[in-house]
Amino acid sequence: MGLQNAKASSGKRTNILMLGLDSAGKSTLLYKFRYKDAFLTMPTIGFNVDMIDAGKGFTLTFWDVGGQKKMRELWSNFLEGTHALLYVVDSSDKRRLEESRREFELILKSDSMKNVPVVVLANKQDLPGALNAEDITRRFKMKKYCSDRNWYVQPCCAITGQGLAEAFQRVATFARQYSKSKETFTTLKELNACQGFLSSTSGDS
Ligand SMILES: Nc1nc2c(ncn2[C@@H]2O[C@H](COP(=O)(O)OP(=O)(O)OP(=O)(O)O)[C@@H](O)[C@H]2O)c(=O)[nH]1
Ligand SMILES: [Mg+2]
Repeated sequence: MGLQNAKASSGKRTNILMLGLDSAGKSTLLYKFRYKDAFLTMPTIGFNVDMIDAGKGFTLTFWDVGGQKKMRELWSNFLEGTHALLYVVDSSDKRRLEESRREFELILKSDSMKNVPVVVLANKQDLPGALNAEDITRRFKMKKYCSDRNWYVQPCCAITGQGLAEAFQRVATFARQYSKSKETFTTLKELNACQGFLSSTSGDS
């Protein structure tokens, strides 16, 4: 990215990647937030992409990728260029919690996801026996795996919409901060390269 571009975009357009096991509620919560309506969803084969205007020229692009086992093999293709990860968990599905945690750990370990901020959504809080945000924080070892990045665990219910506005607000803020810090880094790198070039060419004549 050139200096001009870095300045012009300055966190205005960010990519939010939504991942989580199949049936966690990714598509339901995206539609609920977007259209204020609970839609009947089908399992996502491939991905949905939706742009949300966050005002003042800020745009969030949501990548909602299917979570079925065969879809997870494709997740690695979506990681690059992500400014924040929205990881959705079915808090009532204790049987698959460990499977979800393992997938989460794999994503975070990827080079492309280094320092990328994370919001974990402890979804389906309306269901009996759902684990709360503290339980999910502990079970997902958030403090261990997210020590090098911004992170937050938000309880929510995609059907009623409870907790969604907070989650989207938080993920937007994280993404913007991350995007800006990355641009500053790129600019500094370019300035360094420039200085290196100038000092290598100076004194030649
Ligand atoms: N009770 C309850 N059901 C929910 C909630 N969120 C989603 N669901 C239901 O869970 C099922 C799966 O939701 P989806 O949004 O399709 O799940 P997904 O994560 O997009 O699944 P894939 O596309 O297969 O990755 C649907 O029947 C939803 O109605 C919730 O907060 N509470
Ligand atoms: Mg889906």
